[in-house]
Parts: sequence; structure tokens; C-alpha cells
Amino acid sequence: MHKPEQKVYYPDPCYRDSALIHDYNELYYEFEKDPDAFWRRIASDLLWFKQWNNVKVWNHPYASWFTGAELNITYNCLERHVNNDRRNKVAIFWAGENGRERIFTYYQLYKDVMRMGNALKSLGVQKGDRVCIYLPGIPELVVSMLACARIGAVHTVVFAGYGAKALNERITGAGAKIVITADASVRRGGSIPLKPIVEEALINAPTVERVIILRTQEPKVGLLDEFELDYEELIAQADRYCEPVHVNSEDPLFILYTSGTTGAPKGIVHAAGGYMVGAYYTTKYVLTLRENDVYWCTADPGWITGHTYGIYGPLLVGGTIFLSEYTPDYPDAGIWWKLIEDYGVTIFYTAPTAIRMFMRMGEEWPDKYDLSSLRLLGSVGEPLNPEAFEWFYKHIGKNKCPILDTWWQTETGMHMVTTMVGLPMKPGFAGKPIPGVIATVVNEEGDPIPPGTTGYLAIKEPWPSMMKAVYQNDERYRQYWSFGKYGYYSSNDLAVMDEDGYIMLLGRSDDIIIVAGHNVGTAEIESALVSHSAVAEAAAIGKPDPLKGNIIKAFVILRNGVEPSQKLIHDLKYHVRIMLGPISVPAELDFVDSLPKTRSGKIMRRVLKAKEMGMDPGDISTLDE
Ligand code: 6R9
Repeated sequence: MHKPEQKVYYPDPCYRDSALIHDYNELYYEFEKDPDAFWRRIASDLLWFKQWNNVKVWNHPYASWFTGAELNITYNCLERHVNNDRRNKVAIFWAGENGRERIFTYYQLYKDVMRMGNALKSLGVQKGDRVCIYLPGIPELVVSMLACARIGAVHTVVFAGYGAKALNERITGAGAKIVITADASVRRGGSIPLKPIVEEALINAPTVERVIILRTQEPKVGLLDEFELDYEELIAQADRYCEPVHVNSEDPLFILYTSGTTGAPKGIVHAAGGYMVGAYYTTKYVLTLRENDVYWCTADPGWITGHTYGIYGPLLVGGTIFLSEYTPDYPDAGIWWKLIEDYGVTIFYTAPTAIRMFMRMGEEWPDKYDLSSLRLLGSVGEPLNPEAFEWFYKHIGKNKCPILDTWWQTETGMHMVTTMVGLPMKPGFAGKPIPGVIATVVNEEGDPIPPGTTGYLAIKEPWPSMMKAVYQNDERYRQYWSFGKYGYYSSNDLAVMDEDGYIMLLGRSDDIIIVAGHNVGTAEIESALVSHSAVAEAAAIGKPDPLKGNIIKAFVILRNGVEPSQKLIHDLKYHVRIMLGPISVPAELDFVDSLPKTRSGKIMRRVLKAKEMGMDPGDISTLDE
């Protein structure tokens, strides 16, 4: 079997222009020497109303961070800047379809958050109450989230675009008292009504007392007396100053439902203090967000990436966020590159699904725009296959921007594994555990395995932004920390580590395909397929077979202009055989126009599998339309 040689990219020395680039080894050493002192140093950059007693108390599987401390995350996102040099700095550039633009300085954001906080209080929202936010990616979403945090209420953000059933489950699951929504969301030149979805979702949602509606359309939609309130009016009537509630470090900040690629979504609870420190630390040290950056995280705020790196992390470090409602292909496939040129975006953080889509449309699009402001690129959500890495590196980063392929989860709250800026980059490998994280690849028992062997990505010790709980499901929480004989945290991802300690993710262990007794990760097969010049995207599943146990079935989206044929099927199988060996060759291969994905862009292999076998796909609430 002949595997192509592993390429290594050495970062262009211009990355050092940033004073915020830290030496990986130095930082790791600092952490290893004294983990608590490390986190104490990081946490001390932030403002606390009351100091902690202990940095960490670890009672497997429960961890408490910054015990006894009191804080408010919005005080750190807002006052810490407003009372200092960043008062008039742009916090948010927002670009809406058709050239609409809104700009918020830190001071303006601060004022809106306080009014919204007071508005919620006037409706009886108290510390600990849950508020469901069902809004598209507009500034009001940021304001609403921060307003909840301001008064100690727990937000649960739901992707605008999830259907009524999914919304109802999240509202009732979290027991939300208030729902904040809009009449409609804008998408591809049209508007999608949200209110009817909310109305349907509120049938059998007894905890909801009021709905706050942002009315953007003319004529204005009617409101149901008493029950439905106008967002703008509410804010206009609210008092100006809203005291930041002192919450305990261990109090919940938000609940967020997981993406549900391999099962029903779970309500992940994050606690205020630890989450704040994790988001701050990684935004500063991993994303290296600094004073003059214009930072664009393309993730919807309804996904953990949108929470940590779309909103909280960048605001904690006082950065400038670029936020947009533009989909990547409307009005044309150049729109995102145009936005980067127009706003001088310096850090661009997106997902492999978007990168593969851009590859499919061709480099003519980015080539039309000046992307020279970019200095750093990032990817999250799925394995970034080498083909996509190289395209991103060459056509967007112009062979000079480092790429951060960041592995982490809703549950981890922050980055865990990546190739920090300055380290050599290996396409296909996410990288190493960041300083502060003790992760490794182990066998089923939890024991170390030799480099190059497939195993499970496990985390040995807690980290600050580790989930506090699975909402009202302690048993499910405990399962996470029950991997192997040492009770490690299991990410449920298959992985392999090389001699240098770089980790490659091979797909979810629930998606693993066992062919003739061999474990094959879905990502390996998909990446091999995508490395063929005819293929834009691919998904692989295991299909039960009386002889082999399972066979591999692949679904392939071809690049623009490529015609499907029997010969191409043959070529693709041969291509996989050459790259991975005979075991990994798909026995069946279908050409398709699209793949079932979550709203955050992850392929839902279990949906493909269920369809293939004529079975019920289970919970599909997170499936994109
Ligand atoms: C942040 C986020 C988590 C799962 C995770 C893994 C996959 C995320 C990845 C990646 C390979 C990466 N995943 N980043 N796989 N390389 N850089 O995505 O959270 O929606 O909870 O999903 O996504 O399978 O376990 P979440």
C-alpha cells in the first residue's frame, strides 16, 4: 500500500508580526509546572467581584472552577473596555444583505445590553431563569445573550431555522420563561417568517410567559395582547443603567443543545467562571485576537462556535467582531471575499463544509478580491481534509496565513487540539493539545497506543470551560467521564497520533465502520475521495452485509462540470485503494447533489444510513433544510 507522503507547511515568518503569538513550548511548560498557577495567571487578567478560594476542585467526574468567586461575564465584555481605552472602539460591524450595515461601539453595545437587561427584569426574569433566544445572526442576538448574562439569567440559543418541533423541545427542555425572536429572518434576498414557527412551538410549552418580538418587516406583524411584546418598545421604555448581577463562578451561564450528528441533542450547561476563563484564554492565545484585528467567525451564534468565538471570546479580549447575515453564495459566490476586502478582515474562522463549497465554485471567485488584509485562517466542525487545507492555504491565505484547524466540542466549550500559530502545520492533522489540556489517543481500555495506531481521543484532566452538566441528566454527564479503566473524558472521536504528537481526527466513533474485522474511520475514506480531482464532497457509511459484517458505501458530490459515469466510479474506487488499501474501498458508490447536514455544516451520516436501510432516522431536528 502506498500512502502519499505527509506534507508539512512551515509558517511564513510574517506571522510573528503579532505581539500576541506565544511560544507553544514555553506555555506548555508553564502549565505543566503548575496547572493551577497557570490558570490563576490567565484568570487574573479578568475582573472578579470576589476572588476564588480554589482555582479548581476535582472530584471525578465533577469539577468546580474558581470556587467561591463572583463575577459577571458582561462586566468583562463591556465595562472592562468601556471604562478604559476601548470605549469608542468598534465592537461589532454587522453587514446585512443588500448592503445594509450597522456598527456598534463598545459603549453602544453596553448601553443596549443594559436596557435589554432591565427590560427582561421588568418582565419578571430573575437570576437562574431560562430565556430562549431564537434570532438570526443580527446584533439583537448578541444584545439578548449579553442581557441575560447581565442579570444572571440562563440563555439557550436556538438556530433560527430549526423547525417548530426542535424549538419546542429546546424551550420545554430548558423550561424557558421568555422567548426572544423576530418576525422573520433574511436569507438569500428573501425573508423567512419566524413568528409562525414560534407560535407552533409554543403549543404545549407551559413555562413560557412572554414572547419578545423584533419586528423588522413592513407592515408590522400584529402582536397578541399581553403575551407578545415589541422588542424596540420594550427597550425604549427600559431604564438605562442595569447593575451586573454578581453570579457565582459555578452558576450556569447558558444551555446549548449539541449538534446531534450521532444521536438526540443534549442540553450542555456551561458555568459562568470557568467558561469565561476558557473563552478568554483561547481567544487570546490560540486565535491571537489583538487590538487592530477585524475578526470574522462565520459560525451562526446558535452553535457553540458562535457562542465562544463569535461572541464571548472576542468581546472578552476587546476585539472587533465582524458579523454578517450573508450566506456564502448569495448574491454570488464572491460575496464573502468581497466582505473580507471591504472590512479588511484579518482573521477568518470558518468550517470545512464552507471551504469545500468554495473549492467547488472555483478560485476565480476569491481571485477577484483583495484578501491581503488576512493574517490568520481557522477551521472548525469537521476534519479539514488535506485537499481543503491546501486550497484554503493557497487561494485564501496566499501561502502566508497560518491555518488553525481547531478540534473541540460543545461540551469542551473551548479549543482543545490545534496547531498553534508558529508551529509547523501538517494538513490532515488538527495538531496538539493546547497548553492547559491533557489529551491523548488511547485504546478501548484507556491505555496508550503506539503512534500511527487508530484509537480514541480521550482527555485526562478537567479544563476550565468543561461543561458543568448535561441539563437535568446527570447519568448522561457521568458517561462522558467513564472512558476505559481510568475514567477519562471521552470525546467519542476516533483519532491517531503521529511521532510528533500531532493528532488526526478520523470521525465519530459512533460512525465507525467495521469491515472484515477492521476499524475504518469515516473521515479517512471521505478525505481520500475528496483528494480526487473530480470530487467536491463525500460521505461514507457502513452498510450491513451478510458476508463481511459491513461494507462501505460512499456518497459523492462531484465538482462543477464533472459528469458522473461508471468509469468514474471505477476510478474513484481505485483511487481509494491506492491511498488507503483494499479494506477501505467503498463497495458501493452513489453520486448525489447534496448531503444531509446539520445547520452547523456537519454531515449527518446516521441519516444517510437510516435511509439506506429503510429505517427511521431518529431525531432529525438539527438537519438543515
Ligand atoms: C466545535 C464543534 C463536536 C464534534 C467533535 C468532532 C467534530 C469539531 C473538528 C472536528 C475534526 C476538527 N469536530 N472540530 N473533527 N476536526 N477540527 O464543532 O462542536 O458541534 O459539539 O461538535 O465535531 O467530531 O466531537 P460540536
